[in-house]
Amino acid sequence: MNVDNLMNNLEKKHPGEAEYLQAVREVVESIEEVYNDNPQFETANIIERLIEPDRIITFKVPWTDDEGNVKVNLGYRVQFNNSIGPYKGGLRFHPSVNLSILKFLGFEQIFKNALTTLPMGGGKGGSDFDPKGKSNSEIMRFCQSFMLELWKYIGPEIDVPAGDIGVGGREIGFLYGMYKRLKGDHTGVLTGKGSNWGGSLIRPEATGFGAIYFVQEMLATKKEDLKGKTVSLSGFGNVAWGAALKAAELGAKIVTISGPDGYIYDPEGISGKKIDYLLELRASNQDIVKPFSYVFEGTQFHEGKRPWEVRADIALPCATQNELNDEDALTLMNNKVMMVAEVSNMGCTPEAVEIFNNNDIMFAPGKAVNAGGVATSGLEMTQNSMKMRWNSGEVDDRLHEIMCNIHEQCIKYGKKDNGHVDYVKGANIAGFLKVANSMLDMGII
Ligand code: 2IT
Repeated sequence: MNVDNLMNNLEKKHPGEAEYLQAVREVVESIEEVYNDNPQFETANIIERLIEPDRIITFKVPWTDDEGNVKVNLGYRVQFNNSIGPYKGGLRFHPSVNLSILKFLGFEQIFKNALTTLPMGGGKGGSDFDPKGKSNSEIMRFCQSFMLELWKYIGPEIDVPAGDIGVGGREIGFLYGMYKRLKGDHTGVLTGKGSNWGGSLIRPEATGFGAIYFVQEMLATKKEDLKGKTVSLSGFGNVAWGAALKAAELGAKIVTISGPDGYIYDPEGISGKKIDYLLELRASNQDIVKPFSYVFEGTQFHEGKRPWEVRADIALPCATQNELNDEDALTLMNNKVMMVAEVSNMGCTPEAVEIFNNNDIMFAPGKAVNAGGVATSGLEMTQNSMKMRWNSGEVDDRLHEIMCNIHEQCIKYGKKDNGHVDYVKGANIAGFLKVANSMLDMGII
């Protein structure tokens, strides 16, 4: 394999798909050496078979708003790779959604899911529908129309969607209701379900909790822990909430949260009632964090700014892809940040990651750090097929064990001669080997 040739060809086939090309480049650069040292991969042309999705389903989603206007959005499901299990990955509802973004997310999901140790392939889907400012009934009608098309292509042994940005428990409920009505059965076809009807305990917290368990493992390699550390967070959704909850519990001080409108700085630290309030903010469907500063005295709202200008020991991007760039990385470096762990998928630009690497700032990629979300979805699938329910302690223990295991895999494949760990390389190689070897076992299909 030659990375530049491969990327040039891919760019010709998919011009302008920036996020997808970025995600593929990162992986192929990481695995180049392992790939070329093992000629069986090249013989079976594993790489070209891996970087194209198995299939992409696109459809239109007509729905009616509360004033009676008929609207049309685009719907997608990218079924990327099912070598180690059914396609698995979230649905994102956000106006920025396009094929490039869903292909990048689906591609990342293959390696992330392989790292969890559970039998799940990679997929992703969503729509350019904007939930911001929509009523409950509008969201319900949209979800019903979306599922009216998607249900033909999914199933508990085929493809198991879940939530992502803009898709939480409420949307999963509306989607599941429609699936159940169309299919006439009650199976674990979606994860992130309500805990009364098949959802796993700890799933809402899992992405954030898992990320903090991973950060604990990273700190432990330096004989450090979270106690007394300052943490800057972006985002204020489900993921940021879970991470803040666990980090605060372990003695860290969370000094920021953010939204598209700016960030909140809280010198006292965001804990207790303030963390609970994140759920209320999110439920308001407004996608802004400014109200936080009206509710809690002593907090400051910085309009239009990103939280990376605040000094902190640990920075956790928890919002969306490429939310932390080279300029932010330099600011963090000048402020002596110790560690950056991506909780959002591909939260940092490649230029930012290069700055962290060149300056010995510990950095770990989303596909390792945030894998606790999909891992707990996998645990939900297990409980559904066993017709059983584990208590929250059991789920949390399994999640913790999985995150420690992912960290070990990163060390195994990412440890450099000087003792530093390249978590990007470690995660990509570990995930790749599992999937590539499974593909070899099954022949050319
Ligand atoms: O990016 C992700 O891993 C998710 N949005 C969760 C996917 C899942 O299937 O739980």
